[in-house]
Formats: sequence, C-alpha cells, structure tokens
Amino acid sequence: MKTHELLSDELLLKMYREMVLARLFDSAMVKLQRAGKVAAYTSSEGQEAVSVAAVNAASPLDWIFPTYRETGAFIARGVPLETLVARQLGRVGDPLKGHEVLLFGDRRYRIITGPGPVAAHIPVSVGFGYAAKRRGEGTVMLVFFGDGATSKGDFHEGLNMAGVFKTPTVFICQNNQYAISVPLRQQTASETIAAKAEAYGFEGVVVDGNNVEEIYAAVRAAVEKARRGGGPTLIEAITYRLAAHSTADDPTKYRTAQEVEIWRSRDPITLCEKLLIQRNLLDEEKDNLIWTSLRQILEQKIEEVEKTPAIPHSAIFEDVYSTPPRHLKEEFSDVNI
Ligand SMILES: Cc1ncc(C[n+]2csc(CCOP(=O)(O)OP(=O)(O)O)c2C)c(N)n1
Repeated sequence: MKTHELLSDELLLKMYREMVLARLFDSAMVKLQRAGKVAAYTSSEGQEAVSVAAVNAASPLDWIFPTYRETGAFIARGVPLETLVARQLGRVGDPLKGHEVLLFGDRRYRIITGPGPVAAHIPVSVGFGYAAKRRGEGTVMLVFFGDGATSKGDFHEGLNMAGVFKTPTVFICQNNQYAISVPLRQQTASETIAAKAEAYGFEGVVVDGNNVEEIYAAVRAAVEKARRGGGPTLIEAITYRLAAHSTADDPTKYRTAQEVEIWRSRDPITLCEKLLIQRNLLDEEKDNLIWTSLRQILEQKIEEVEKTPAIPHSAIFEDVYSTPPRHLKEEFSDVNI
C-alpha cells in the first residue's frame, strides 16, 4: 500500500500536532524542574515520532506499556494535558497520586505504568498479552523500551515467551543510541537489535525512527499480524535522544556537540513538516499557528493545574497494600498531615 493511502492527510497533520505538543510539553517540564516545581524529568526530545506514530497505528483498545520517555504516546492516546501536568506537578489530578516519579500510567487510557527497573515491564506485557489472547479479547500490546533494556534478562525472557506462546505483542525498541552514557556499540555485539528476534522465532524489523511514515507502516503491519493471531514482532526504531538522559544528566560528558548536530538535522518534527509541505498541507504561517496555539494551550493548562491543591502527603501510603502492614501504620501515625 502506498503511504498516501496508509496515512491520510488528516492523520499526518494530527501526528504532526501531537509531536509538536510532545516537544513543547517536554521542554516546559524541564523548565519547571529547573524552577524546583517538578522533581525530575526525562525528555523525549528527538524521539517523538516513534511513540506518536506507533500509538496512532494501533487501536484505542490496545494496551500501552511505556517507559519514562513516551510523552508522545500519552498525547496520541488522548490523555488530557491537565492530567499529564498534574502528574508532574504532584497535584490532585495525578492518577498515580504522587507515586512513581518520572513514570506515567492510567488504566482509563489503557496505559500501564512503566517500571523503575529498566525492562521489567517487558515480561509483564507478554503475560498480559497471553492472558488477553486466552480470553479472546483481540487486543494487542505495544511495549516500548530503549536499546539499554535489550541487555536485560527481562527482554530475553519476554521475547522467548512471546515467541513460544505467539502472544499479540509489538516490541518497540527506541534505539536512541545511548543508555545514559553507554553507547550502542558497548551495549551489544549484534549488528542490529532487530536481529535478536530471530533467535526467538519471530520477525524483527529495522525502521527509521525519525520518519513517521515508516514507523506507522511497520507498527500497523505488526499490530494487524498480532490481531490475526500471527504472534509478536520486534521493531527497532533507529533514533536519537537530543536531550539529556534526564534532568540529572550532563550529556556533554559522553558525546560531542557535532554528533548531536548531525542528528538535529534529522529532527523528526522537521522531517514531518517537510512531508506536510510536500503534500501542500502546511506553509510557514500555518506552522507558526500550530506552534503558538499549542504553546498557549499548554501554558494555560499549567497555570490552571498550578492553582489546584497538592496531593496530600498521606497518599504515599495508599494503593500499595490492601491491608497496610504494622510498620507502615506506625509511620503513617507519625506523619504530620
Ligand atoms: C535495573 C536497572 N538498572 C539501572 C537503572 C538506571 N537506569 C535508568 S534509565 C537507564 C538507561 C536505560 O537506557 P535505555 O534502555 O537505552 O533507555 P533510554 O533511557 O535511552 O530511553 C539506566 C541504566 C535502572 N533504572 N534499572
């Protein structure tokens, strides 16, 4: 199928707006972290195309298993901005009530909260998919992770089980070239990450992770295959983290400005903008309007959420144990709330 048939003008424009909003959101959160209002943040700058295109290629009924770098996935799934802002600012609208800094999840949107330990969600997503398959739910699991995660046992255990049980799983590796300061060449001796799928008996594909059309086509094919009962696929999206690993990282210690500039010239948002211009869907004026209107909407939401109450300290004791153990009850009684 030709890309025009696969990706309508409307969908391409929608994805562009979602990518721009993800970029604006990440940059606003980094600023708020610097202002002492957000505890810590992991920006997805440069990687927006992967999560936005992947989520658009799936059904809203499919489940998302993100890491801490999937702002675009949450936006594409339709999570309201105020919920995402409340999460970062620790306000009452945060569905996680202040637990799990850096991560996001919300069952209302079929997003399962990411893991603290790298890769721990991979086998969980496979088990979840196996259960969905046995129940005949017809849903597909999109599981996101980085190149660093592929060195964890969880990755290999998850892929092995997915291959054996033909689970409806789309493994999406955001190969952003680094696991904090560890470059890809020190992460694996394999020629590609996608090649690892072969050992587990299913297909692995490499896509340009800065090209929305390529990602969309690959994820859509993998989702359709999984839904038909054809089992899992591993998609390796080659991309680059333009930002620091997190607000606690200084990337100038382990990579050159020149390398960053090379990747910046392949910014996925600029590439998508070019596609839209080619299709006569965008010009400078319209583009400026998209950026300014989304910036205004975001600023307004931040202002509104800042006025809402903070999560009460007592919430830290909630939603972990159905019956809190004695020592927690003791600690709770000591907390001045
Ligand atoms: C088991 C475990 N080891 C180490 C860490 C610390 N840590 C957090 S993120 C990260 C790098 C992960 O890299 P990658 O999987 O490539 O994802 P990226 O951050 O590049 O998106 C590490 C080592 C952790 N959270 N969990």
